[in-house]
Amino acid sequence: MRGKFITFEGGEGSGKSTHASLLAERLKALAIECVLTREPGGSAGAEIIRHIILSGIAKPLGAETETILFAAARDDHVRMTIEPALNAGKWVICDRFIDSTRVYQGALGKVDMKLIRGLERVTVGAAMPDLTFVLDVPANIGLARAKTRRGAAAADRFESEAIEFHEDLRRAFLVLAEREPKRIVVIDGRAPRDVVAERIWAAVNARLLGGLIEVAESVAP
Ligand code: T5A
Repeated sequence: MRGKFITFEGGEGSGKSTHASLLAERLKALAIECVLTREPGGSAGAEIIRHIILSGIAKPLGAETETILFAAARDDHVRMTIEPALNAGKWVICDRFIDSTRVYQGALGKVDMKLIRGLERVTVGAAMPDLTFVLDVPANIGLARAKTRRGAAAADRFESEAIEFHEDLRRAFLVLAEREPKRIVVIDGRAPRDVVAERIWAAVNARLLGGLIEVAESVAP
């Protein structure tokens, strides 16, 4: 049976990496094999492109070129990491995916949505997420968390944008969630970590696991 595909989306420092990783641990504890990955990146070729984009050297080439670079990275990631894992019955948990392109390059970068959708069709194919979490935090909280986490390292290409950019990002993610309520669940990322983790777990259980948890727990030692 094909595995399930879960993505985490939201602004900088909203807790995506933290909760993607906590969810993977929880699934593994139920003996569900899962692959934890991220975008841009997640495969050898895509990690090279990640460096090009996040270092900021492609910024002068414009938002369209950056969109194409994200798509090239996604194409490699889907073919080399995501599809093989899903086809092997593993679950895939990915830190950012198509909604980041729709929001950062589409809503904020003003890249034509026709180009974005066209690139999605080519790169994503059947690998559409079964469930997407948007972790929603005010921009100032997310940026402060991201800054604390990175320590002395420099802010990357998008983190260094103005606060208004990050507030617009937050709104754009919420608009996407309103449009696709069957796929996207908004979680208030301001809550304490354990509370956020429980809400995510409840949604995974309700939407993707059905009775599986009870079976797995009843067979656990
Ligand atoms: N991008 C990406 C595009 O523009 N288009 C695209 O198509 C794609 C795929 C990726 C950049 O690329 C852009 C978007 C991004 O700018 P990245 O380095 O992967 O860059 O950075 P982010 O994805 O933004 O990840 P961050 O690491 O900044 O944020 P996270 O993962 O949301 O946050 P996380 O989990 O690292 O948490 C940050 C800190 O907060 C704490 C954590 O412990 C950590 O210290 N924390 C909490 N603290 C209090 N309460 C909670 N509930 C907390 N949850 C986490």
